[in-house]
Amino acid sequence: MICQTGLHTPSGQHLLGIIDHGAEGDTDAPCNGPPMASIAMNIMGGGGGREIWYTDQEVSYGIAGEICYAQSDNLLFGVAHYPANEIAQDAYQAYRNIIRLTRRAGVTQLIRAWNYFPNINGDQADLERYRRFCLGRYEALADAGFSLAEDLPAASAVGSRHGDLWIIFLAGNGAARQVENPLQTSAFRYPPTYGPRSPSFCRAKRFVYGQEDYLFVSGTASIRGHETVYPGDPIGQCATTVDNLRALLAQAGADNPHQLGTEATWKVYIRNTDDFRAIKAFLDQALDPTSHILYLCGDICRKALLVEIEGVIDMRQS
Ligand code: 3EB
Repeated sequence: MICQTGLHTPSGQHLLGIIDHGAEGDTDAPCNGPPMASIAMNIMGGGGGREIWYTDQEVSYGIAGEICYAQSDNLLFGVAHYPANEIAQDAYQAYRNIIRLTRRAGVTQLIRAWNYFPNINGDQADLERYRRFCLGRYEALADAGFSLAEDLPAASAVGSRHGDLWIIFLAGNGAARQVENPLQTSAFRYPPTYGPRSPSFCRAKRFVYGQEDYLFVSGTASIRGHETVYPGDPIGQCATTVDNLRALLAQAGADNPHQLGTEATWKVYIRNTDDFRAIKAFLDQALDPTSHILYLCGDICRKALLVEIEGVIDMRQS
């Protein structure tokens, strides 16, 4: 499996799907080919803002309600497109249908989910929309019998400028292991001060199938224990986040966790455009020079967080 930002299909590879972060708005184009997500974010650096997923396995495409998907022997890659109105209910429906589809397709592990919707820090009926989203997601996973310590996907939840709820997900058959960060409280154990239902994601998921071995790193931010550290200081937050990433890679079993992977793909979400230059200068030093880094402007799900970093790491070269 490959994730890249170029438009040229690598030879011998089959398209799983395309995530266009730089879309102007939602596309209603019928999905009768590869799944495609159009997310309205501002691209700050790293090419056209498109992320393209491939596999060397044969792929077939399908539609199930609001979900377009690509399926191969071991993988199910999907794009779920829902309204973002009553966001707890929308998230509940989306996750319920994602889990139904994976089960119907005979796929056992939910590996990774990317969640994008607008006004993520805004209130809706006295509760922040992100916290409402967490409610709906939690209920859907709980109804499906997910175990919080074993079955959660790695995830990100980031604000878009406008548009619908887009959930991009990767599921698969193989050996999937949930990895938690010893420096951070597991998000699914956050105390209720952060919302009535804790966020249902793991810090990283290691997924081994066939000859492949990947670590999917969730959106990682300047959180120690469960508290935000370095409020108002984008570089302090960046440094703490990089330390968190290294601790997570060590926990996942990387040979050289300090290096943070070879040819890793990273997405960096920055709340304020003004912080981009300083954050990029810091990460150019901290991340390995072989890294592929996409910088996106988006709201992060705690108001005091200014930057969040996620990634995909090939564990055979980490
Ligand atoms: C955090 O560590 C920061 O709700 O899916 C990061 C990654 C965060 C994923 C999610 C939230 C999510 O709590 C926020």
